[in-house]
Amino acid sequence: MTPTITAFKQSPDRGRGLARDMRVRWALEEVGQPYEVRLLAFNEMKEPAHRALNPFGSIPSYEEGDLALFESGSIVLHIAERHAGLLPEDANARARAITWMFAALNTVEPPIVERSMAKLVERDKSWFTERMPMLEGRVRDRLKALSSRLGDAEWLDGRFSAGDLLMVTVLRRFEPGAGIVEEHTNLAAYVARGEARPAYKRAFEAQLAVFTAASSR
Ligand code: GTB
Repeated sequence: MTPTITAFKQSPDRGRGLARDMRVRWALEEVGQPYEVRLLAFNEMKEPAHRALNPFGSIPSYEEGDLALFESGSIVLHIAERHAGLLPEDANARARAITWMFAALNTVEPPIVERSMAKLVERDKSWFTERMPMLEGRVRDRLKALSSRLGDAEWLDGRFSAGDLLMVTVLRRFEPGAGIVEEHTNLAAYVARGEARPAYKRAFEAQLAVFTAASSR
């Protein structure tokens, strides 16, 4: 059965692949699962029909037969569990890959998002310049630890896994020119390796095509 995911009709990232449908598209491309996309305007995301799928009124959601899921991490885990290619067969290696999925979403993404949100909505506040070094320090602490663990390895734990897929999407959340990931040459190369995967490129092109079509109307 072909799953259907939801995505922004007109993504605020202007097709840079930062919205969270990107990680779901990438996972589906990695495992070779075709999918359909239902595009939503902001007001449609808040309507009861969409909230029935995603109680928080956000994207992405995932429908497959009578199964409906929300939360990009849970959707990627579901795809990885149902198809070969994104999680190792060995039980311990699989548990470690899932641990990296949680690390990406629970340990590395929150300080990155908090910093981005502060830059987006707190710039005019009196405390902004005082708060920024603390927020950037938290991000740098996480990236330093991640860089140190990755070392010279290609991926976080053996072969490419759903843990790497999520971690790469998280590290891509910075605005152009932020330069924070680039402070660690191994992390910059790690992100570039993820972006070079054919499945990543197909997912990226698909979400960009949505933005380009919406902008030309
Ligand atoms: N924890 C949830 C998940 O992982 O699925 C978070 C879902 C979420 O925040 N979705 C966002 C959303 O729907 C889109 S991805 N927001 C609208 C709303 O809630 O009303 C977040 C996002 C949005 C825009 C950019 N950007 O412009 O760069 C980047 C990321």
